[in-house]
Amino acid sequence: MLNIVIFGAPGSGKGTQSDLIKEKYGLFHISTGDVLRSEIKNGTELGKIAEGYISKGQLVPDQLIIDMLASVLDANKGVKGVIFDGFPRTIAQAVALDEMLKARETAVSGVVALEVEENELIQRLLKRGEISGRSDDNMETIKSRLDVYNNQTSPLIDHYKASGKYIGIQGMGSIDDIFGRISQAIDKL
Ligand code: B4P
Repeated sequence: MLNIVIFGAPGSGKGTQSDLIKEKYGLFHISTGDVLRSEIKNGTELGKIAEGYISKGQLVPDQLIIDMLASVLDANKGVKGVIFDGFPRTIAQAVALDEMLKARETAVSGVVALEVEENELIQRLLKRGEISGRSDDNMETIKSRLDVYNNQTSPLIDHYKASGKYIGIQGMGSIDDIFGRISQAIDKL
């Protein structure tokens, strides 16, 4: 299986690039953010809990996310490979992902990390906020999402560098140029 983790700060282009990777390589795409937003829309128990965290720019507790991801994986057996978009976001989630994949006799193939300057991240998210109406795309929540990323998620960079799976990709510029760089990296896996 080809299992790609697409990694980066909020607004780095994970969702945008995942759509292109999914098309080109025929992979199954799991966006934990999209799953949570759909749970919120459907008014489920998980959605009600998640809404409080997301609107404040905080992470939803690890165990809820890990259980949610395991059930999505179980419901989609037999796929050629998976793009994990927005997961893992903490070391505990990364450890859980390794265990889940090992139990399914597979592993993370590579971590595609989109490297984007903070100013650009803020501009992209504010721009999307004007169009999408997402409750977390406003200045105050964007700032806490970036703090959460710097404190809780960025330690994963060293974690994946240590395992030799980290692939840094320059994430500034046009969507097509960035996708070209990602494709070159995936083709080598
Ligand atoms: P996500 O939905 O994952 O949101 P995100 O990190 O902001 O990334 P997103 O995919 O939306 O942005 P993208 O870079 O594609 O998470 C939302 C919330 O859910 C989290 O804050 C957290 O509360 C919760 N959550 C999710 N997963 C969790 C987990 N594992 N554990 C705990 N909690 C979790 O795109 C941003 C914008 O940039 C778009 O408008 C796009 O069009 C634009 N863009 C993309 N590429 C561009 C480019 N090259 N140039 C210009 N603009 C570009």
